[in-house]
Amino acid sequence: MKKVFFKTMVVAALAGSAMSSCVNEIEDLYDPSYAAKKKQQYEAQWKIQFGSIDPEHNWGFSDDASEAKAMTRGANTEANMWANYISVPDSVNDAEVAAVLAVFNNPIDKSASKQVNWSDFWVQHVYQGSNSYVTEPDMNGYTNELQNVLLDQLQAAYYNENGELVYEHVNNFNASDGSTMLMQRSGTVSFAYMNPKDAGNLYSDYVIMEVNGQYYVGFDYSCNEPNTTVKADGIYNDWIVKIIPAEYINTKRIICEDLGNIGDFDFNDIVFDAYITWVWNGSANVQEAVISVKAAGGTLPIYIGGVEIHEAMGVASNVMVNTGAPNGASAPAAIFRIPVSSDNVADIEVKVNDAVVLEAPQGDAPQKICVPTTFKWCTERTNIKDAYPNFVNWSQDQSQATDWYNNPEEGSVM
Ligand SMILES: [Ca+2]
Ligand SMILES: [Ca+2]
Ligand SMILES: [Ca+2]
Repeated sequence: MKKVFFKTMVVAALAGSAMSSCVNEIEDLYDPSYAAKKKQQYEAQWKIQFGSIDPEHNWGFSDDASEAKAMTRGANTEANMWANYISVPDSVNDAEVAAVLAVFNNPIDKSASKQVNWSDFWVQHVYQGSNSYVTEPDMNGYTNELQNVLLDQLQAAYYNENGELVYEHVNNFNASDGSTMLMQRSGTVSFAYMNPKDAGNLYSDYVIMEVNGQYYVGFDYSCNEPNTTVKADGIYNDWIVKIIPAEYINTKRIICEDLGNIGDFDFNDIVFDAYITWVWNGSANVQEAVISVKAAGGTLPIYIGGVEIHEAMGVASNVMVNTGAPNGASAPAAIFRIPVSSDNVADIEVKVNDAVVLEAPQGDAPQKICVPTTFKWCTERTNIKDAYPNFVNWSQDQSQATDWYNNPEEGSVM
């Protein structure tokens, strides 16, 4: 399994009340009928709050397969095909460059750098800074000016199956306006460029900053060659690229209740998007799901394909993310891939506490519901029937209020 968590992530611990409920959950796990009991309690609560259930209800899941697209690892250079299966980002405009430079033209402390965790993402060129640098004095006290230093050959890194950091070249991507590349099955664990003044060695001195809700990687040029030594100056504007999380067309959003605090029905305990695709693994085409975790409004560990979703977002497994909880965190979505054996997103296993697999049984109380990716999830502890007044009509009869998710109550959704 590919490693998807961060190495250095520090997030505030939780309040005591959440910890104690956590202890109860763990004790319950030793009861072999734990999952069945939890689901019974859940179903009883559902009927109290939402009434009867349409016996044919499929909770938004259908047999429609996702759009399939076979590909390999790394840069996807078939730009003429992108629009068929993925939303292509707008170009970077002048106002955006100005806003980015207002941040990157100042010294940045590396500890302010953000981390993102994406297997599938876009890279866009934003800015190339000064291309001449004055070297450190040599043994005779002479300096000289390095000219035409063009940072190039951007590298992005992921952890392979053995946990090793692997850099790969972002092919067909340059430090020139309009340059855009799609990276797939890759990673944002680290970035680097090849130093043209140091025999093509990789240099990885960068920060990631968030500007107006978007993420940018800026490099600080240096050179370690004895005769052309240039010291980094703490200004990360020597090359700036934008990184954008991939959003595939025909992606489905799945919203879940984790059966921890039964009865709040906020359906934000995990919110994730899923897209199923084919990939070439070197000897055969196999299926993978691209998972994009948007929110984790629960304090129990939840696993998709063996990946703990809070950790994938860079927080501890008992910290709520992106649901507006008072002790919660906010974080960029985490994007990772898992192997799957079905082309139906309903079959993607979501497992709580290593004990309970969330289900959407036909005609019975669902722990997960499938919605369009435009769906805005509920704020923490806001019942879905309060955020979406037509939800109950739909849950009682799926032919009614089929657009229930279109009109949330103001202030009740993220
Ligand atoms: Ca610099
Ligand atoms: Ca909940
Ligand atoms: Ca919640």
